[in-house]
Amino acid sequence: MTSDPPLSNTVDDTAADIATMEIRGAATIARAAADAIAAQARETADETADPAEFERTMRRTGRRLYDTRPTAVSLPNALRYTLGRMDGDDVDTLRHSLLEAATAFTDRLDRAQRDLGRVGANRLRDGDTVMTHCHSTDALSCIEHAVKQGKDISAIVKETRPRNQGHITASELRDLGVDVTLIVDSAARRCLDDADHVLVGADSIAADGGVVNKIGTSGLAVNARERGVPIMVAAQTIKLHPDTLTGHTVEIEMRDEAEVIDADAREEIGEITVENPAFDVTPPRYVDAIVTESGQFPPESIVTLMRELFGESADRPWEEPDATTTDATGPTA
Ligand code: RUB
Repeated sequence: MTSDPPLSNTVDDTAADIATMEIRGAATIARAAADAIAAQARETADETADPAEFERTMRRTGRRLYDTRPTAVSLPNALRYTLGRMDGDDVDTLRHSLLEAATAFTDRLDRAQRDLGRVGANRLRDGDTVMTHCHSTDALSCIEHAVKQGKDISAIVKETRPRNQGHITASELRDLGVDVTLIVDSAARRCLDDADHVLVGADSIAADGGVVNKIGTSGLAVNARERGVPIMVAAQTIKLHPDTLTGHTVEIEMRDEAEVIDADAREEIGEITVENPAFDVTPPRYVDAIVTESGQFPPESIVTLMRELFGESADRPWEEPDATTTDATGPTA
């Protein structure tokens, strides 16, 4: 057994920030993971001349990041992209391959978000009102591009309990000059009569077109369908979950009950169970379009794009080559 050196502070900080949601949102998590891989590659190359040790350390870095939050597939897809391109017979070449991959990956993120924003913007008309849930940079890109096209867009922003990511959305939409009405989550059905679109992001999209996003998305989608309001999901292709091609389900993160209720209130109520699922699954029949950088897709056809991008199954380049295959999935989808 080798005594592995500690990982870089950047990796430890990034992993802690993802777990505590200082870094949050699927695309932002993916970018942070790629940056942490690059930081560790630089540091490890300064510390060892042994290519096997370098590769081991990088796989360990991948596992450290992978273990932070389970639902957003953008995280493992960032690791797949970067660690999957680790190549070389010496440390310098290995380091170079990872730095190149990390840069290419973050460039792709920027491009994908911009391109899908243009596609999503085309679905919005001048004068439209969009209802949002949580905070999604992919969804906001659609509104940003619609505004750039000269369209007057208003937004009804759900606050998104328990973490109130709707406040971030409200603030960013104000920066774009969009009129914002903030509502509590339970006002959504009533306010849907004033909305022309529901626009949300995604943490993962399953092979059957099911959309995994912030808790409350599925209820919103069911209500929107009942009210005849179209539901658009803005999701760059790193949100496609390749494990679902082989029948795996997407693990739904359960978060601390302290996000839902404080200790005093809980004590006062008495013996209760508190549950805090962070995400839910919207069945494809409630989704009108998934907007990606490759165009818009009905949810049922997203599997074709998934196969094109990932083949029939997904690699796990953060695992040791001789490790037995583990199943990263759990309850749901
Ligand atoms: C964030 C969330 C967002 C998606 C998409 O959840 O559900 O809708 O991650 O975001 P959390 P983006 O706040 O728990 O991370 O479009 O920015 O990738």
